[in-house]
Amino acid sequence: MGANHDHDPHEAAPAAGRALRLGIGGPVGSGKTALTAALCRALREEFALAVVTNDIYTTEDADFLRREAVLSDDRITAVRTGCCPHTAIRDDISANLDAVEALEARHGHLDLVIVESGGDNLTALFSRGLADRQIFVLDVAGGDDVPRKGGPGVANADLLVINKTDLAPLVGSDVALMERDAARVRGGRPVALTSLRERPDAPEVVAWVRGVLREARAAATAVT
Ligand SMILES: Nc1nc2c(ncn2[C@@H]2O[C@H](COP(=O)(O)OP(=O)(O)O)[C@@H](O)[C@H]2O)c(=O)[nH]1
Ligand SMILES: [Mg+2]
Repeated sequence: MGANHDHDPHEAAPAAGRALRLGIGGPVGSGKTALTAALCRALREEFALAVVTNDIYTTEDADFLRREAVLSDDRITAVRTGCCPHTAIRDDISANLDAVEALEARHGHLDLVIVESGGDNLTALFSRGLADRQIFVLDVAGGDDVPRKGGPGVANADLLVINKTDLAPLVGSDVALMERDAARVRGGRPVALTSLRERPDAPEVVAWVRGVLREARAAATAVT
């Protein structure tokens, strides 16, 4: 995926023998929970999955995913951060790591744990000690100048998703401009344009995650 991890103060434990941890971050309302639901629906037959959600005060995202029955209830854990969401995914990741480990202890082998961040501003990025890979989700309604403004999520996430393309004509956002600006700061890392309203199964993001999982599986096989 070509991400440069050299400057992260945390070292991720080797992924072999444990679930791959995928962080999904981005501003409030951009479509993180909708994307998490899409990934669960698409991949749950092929891979052993679980989800950790982060909210400041509530368990709303986890409740939504349970209501939608994207996975069985015991595969979805809510972490209530009680503080700025980015703290729990970047500075003190212990509550999230505990939640991931509890899911692994309960279910035995898991292939993938998705960790959805609480909605945050553009500065949020997962610690590499928590997430092996991360997706940053923007939406066109947040303004088409957001990719140009950059920030660590836009620039460094392994995959940048620009969601709600269906709304672009309604809010006057130039999607091609967003894509170009994103490409300029991302050094070749991929960008996916999605509309979870028009294509709720998010095929391009599912294909990317499937590729990451196959890579992890191949690496684990090579080690053992
Ligand atoms: N029009 C439109 N609405 C979307 C799209 N994706 C998500 N939404 C809606 O945007 C709202 C916020 O989505 P959610 O996944 O909860 O955002 P989160 O806060 O990032 O987790 C919900 O009402 C979704 O149904 C999309 O592609 N197009
Ligand atoms: Mg959410």
